[in-house]
Amino acid sequence: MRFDYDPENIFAKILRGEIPNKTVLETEHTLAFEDIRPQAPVHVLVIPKGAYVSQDHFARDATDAEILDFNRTVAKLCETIGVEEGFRTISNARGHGVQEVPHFHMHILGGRPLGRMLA
Ligand code: DGP
Repeated sequence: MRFDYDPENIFAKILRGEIPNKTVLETEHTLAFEDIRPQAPVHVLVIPKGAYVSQDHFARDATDAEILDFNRTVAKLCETIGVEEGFRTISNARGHGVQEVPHFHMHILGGRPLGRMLA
C-alpha cells in the first residue's frame, strides 16, 4: 500500500500552529486536543506528530518510539479526561471508513453511556 500524505490537511496545520486547537496533552511525538464537533461530553482526538495518513500507515511505518509514545499518551488521557466509567476509541480510514481528515487520528469518546455499536 502506498500512502500519500497531504501536508495541507487541517491537522498538519494544527501541528504547525497555523490554526488554533484546545490542547489536552502534548508529548514529544503526540498531540491530543478537543474535537471541534464533539459527539459526546468527552471527545478528544489523539494524533502523532509524524506525517501518517491512517492507522495502518502509522502501525506499519512509525518508529517504535512514536508508537509507544502514542499508546502511552492514550493511556494517560484515559486516566485524566473523565472516562473512568468507560470510553470508545475510533479511527476512521479512507473512503469506506469515512475519514474526513487524512492525518491519522484516534477519537476517544466518553462521559456518557455510548450505546452498543456492533450487534
Ligand atoms: P474523521 O476524519 O471522520 O475521523 O473525523 C475528523 C474529526 O476531526 C471530526 O470529528 C471533526 C474534527 N475536526 C475537523 N476539523 C477540525 C479542526 O479544525 N479542529 C478540531 N479540533 N477538530 C476538527
